[in-house]
Amino acid sequence: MTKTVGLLVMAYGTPYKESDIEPYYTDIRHGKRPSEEELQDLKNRYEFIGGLSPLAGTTDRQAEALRDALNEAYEDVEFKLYLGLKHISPYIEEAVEKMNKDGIEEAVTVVLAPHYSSFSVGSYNTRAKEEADKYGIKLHHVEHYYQQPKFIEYWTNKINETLEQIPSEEHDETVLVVSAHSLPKGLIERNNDPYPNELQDTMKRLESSSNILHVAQGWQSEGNTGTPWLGPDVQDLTRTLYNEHHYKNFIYTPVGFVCEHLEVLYDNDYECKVVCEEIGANYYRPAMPDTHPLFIGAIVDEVKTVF
Ligand code: FEC
Repeated sequence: MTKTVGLLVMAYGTPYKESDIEPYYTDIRHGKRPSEEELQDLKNRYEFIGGLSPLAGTTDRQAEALRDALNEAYEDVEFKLYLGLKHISPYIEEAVEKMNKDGIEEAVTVVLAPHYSSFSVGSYNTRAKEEADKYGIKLHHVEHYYQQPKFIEYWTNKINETLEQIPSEEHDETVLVVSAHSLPKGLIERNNDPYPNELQDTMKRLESSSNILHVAQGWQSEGNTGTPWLGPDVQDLTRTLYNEHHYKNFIYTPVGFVCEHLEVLYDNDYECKVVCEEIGANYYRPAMPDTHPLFIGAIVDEVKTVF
């Protein structure tokens, strides 16, 4: 007999329309409204990438692809999909409430972020658990999947495909910048958080599995909290790498993200590209995982370790 199990897919969330930007930004800032200037700055960034982010549609497609792949992988289980977002409706709590209304007693949770940090994946899972405990729903959490062979294979293929566009005599003048979203340093140190090590491990795995000769680890999309964040920032790193090694080609792989959205389309495709143009280097940013079968397959393989 087939058993119905919830699949709670959690993601950051994005404004659906321009008027959502202010409440969304306020939610990101833990309820503190942004100043007019901060709000305008964010609106300008969305405007720059075409008005709004493609994130909402992509998150839906990724969640559906994952549900379908899991339903293929498990013969005796029917996964029923619930989407829970961090900063906009449907919020994580709303999704769990819906599971309860539908009579779900057990669920697998997956965050659309490959590395574990208590701030990111940990906080999504805590919110889901607090709500699930109210109804007695049992959750099985996926905590990370960056180390899954299929995830590494996805990025390895992308790096090698990008290298094919670069003349082989320039491979020694090409560097791979492996990055994830920065986080406040204090928070990471206080929690002895595995996040920086997981990014470093990703970089090392990609260095040995791909044909790249030079690699560097960077952080991106730092916020304005007035406190130190994990560094080096990818833009500063680009300048340093250029000054020290005179690289001609920079390949950016924002492996901490899983699809195109504001932080990739603006922070990489605009900000890092501008620095590359300044120093006269070539900018490359391979396609993001999106719904690629290797990416979805990596999550399925990790789900199998927890459920
Ligand atoms: O495309 C879109 O519309 C949304 C893209 C988006 C993603 C994303 C992922 C992560 N964030 C993480 C941490 C922080 C911390 C702060 C922070 C602030 C922002 C702001 C925007 C934003 N984030 Fe984000 N993040 C995205 C968008 N993020 C917009 C506010 C303006 C700005 O600072 O640029 C700072 C909060 C504070 O002020 O206290 C911290 C982490 C991730 C990756 C993991 C995940 O997806 O959950 C970590 C996508």
